[in-house]
Amino acid sequence: MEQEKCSMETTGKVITCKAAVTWTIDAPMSIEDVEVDPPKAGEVRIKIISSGICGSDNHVLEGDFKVPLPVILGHEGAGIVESIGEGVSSVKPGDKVLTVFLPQCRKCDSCLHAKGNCCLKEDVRHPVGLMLDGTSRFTCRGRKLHNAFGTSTFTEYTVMHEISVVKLDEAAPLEKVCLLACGFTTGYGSAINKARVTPGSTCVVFGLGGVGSSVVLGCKAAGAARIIGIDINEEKLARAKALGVTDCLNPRNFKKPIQQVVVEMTGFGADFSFEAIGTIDTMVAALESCNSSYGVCVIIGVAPEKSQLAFNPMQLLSGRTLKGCFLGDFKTRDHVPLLVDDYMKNKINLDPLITHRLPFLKVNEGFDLLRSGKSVRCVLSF
Ligand code: PAD
Ligand code: ZN
Ligand code: ZN
Repeated sequence: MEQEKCSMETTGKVITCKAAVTWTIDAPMSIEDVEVDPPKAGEVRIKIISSGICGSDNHVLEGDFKVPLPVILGHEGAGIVESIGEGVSSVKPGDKVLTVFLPQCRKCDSCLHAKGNCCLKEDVRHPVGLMLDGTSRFTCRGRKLHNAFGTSTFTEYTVMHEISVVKLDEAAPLEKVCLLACGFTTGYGSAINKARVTPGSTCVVFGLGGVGSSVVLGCKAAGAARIIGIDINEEKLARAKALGVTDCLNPRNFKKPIQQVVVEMTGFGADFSFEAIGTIDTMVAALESCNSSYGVCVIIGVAPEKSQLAFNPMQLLSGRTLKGCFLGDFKTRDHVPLLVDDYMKNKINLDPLITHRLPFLKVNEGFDLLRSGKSVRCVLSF
């Protein structure tokens, strides 16, 4: 009732609220009053309740992933629909939703293909930071702001396209399931959907942040017998053991390349390898860690712009498979609600991933926690 009343009062009006604005990438985000326009046709205005801080947001702030500035970052969000634009039919005011960076229009070639999850409506690899009509719904100090990946969750209110909004079970706890908007879904799906990890297999996971830890959970759920976790941060290695990692490796403790260590440990290389860091070197190491004949390597990390992956093609001729995916290869609006169902049935535990909680206005502290390696996921509450 409360939500509906609130929605009626603001429907059709500009909302002024707090947002974290990234004016330039070499300074902390600045908390500002921003004006958020009402949603246009096919759009949804959402009151954000919770948002995780993902490594991809950090790549933007560190200059490795270029997006148009000024921008409101954040994409791992959960909130409540405040109002809807003309023609919106899949959600209504008061609905709980997730903000996902991959749309599912259900009409394009990729959406219509059984295996495609990278909807052609928006190319997340080359973000333009504007709504599909080429305009912005955010204004600050008289300047238009860009959105991030069609989401923007570091703001009390955001406007998204209906095709990127995932409707949630009414009972879903937003302060937890926000991780299903990106990190968990990405890692878990990479193991379950993209690699198709098999029971009894050996897996190796490079990077044990929020995404890599979720890969571990996916490998475990798929019945992997051995899960080798690799990270340069000892605390991350210790935490990952509780998630199901059977062997921990810190590359800094070895003189030889870590892929060689993995191959020696496993005999002939892992069945499945995953890269959840985002550097070229670790991508090559992940590829070379999997079995040269039947190993499958899944690249998840976002490498710095313009970087090129180089390896001897013989690495593939022997039979290996190299793959990559966004958001765990899930068709977002169709499949993420099924993950939420699994969460509601206690088949998924997100608690070990959430190491920190902060009020939204402390978002810069949240990034400090990520960069210093202290957090797996820090969830902001609004
Ligand atoms: P994170 O910063 O929480 O985790 C990265 C982890 O890698 C940390 O634990 C680091 O200690 C570790 N690490 C860093 N360098 C090395 C190294 N050289 N060797 C071993 N370990 C190292 O980030 P995250 O888990 O949120 O994201 C991980 C990557 O996944 C990142 O590149 C992000 O952009 C990408 C991502 N991809 C998708 C997708 O759809 N493909 C979605 C979300 C995130
Ligand atoms: Zn993310
Ligand atoms: Zn589509």
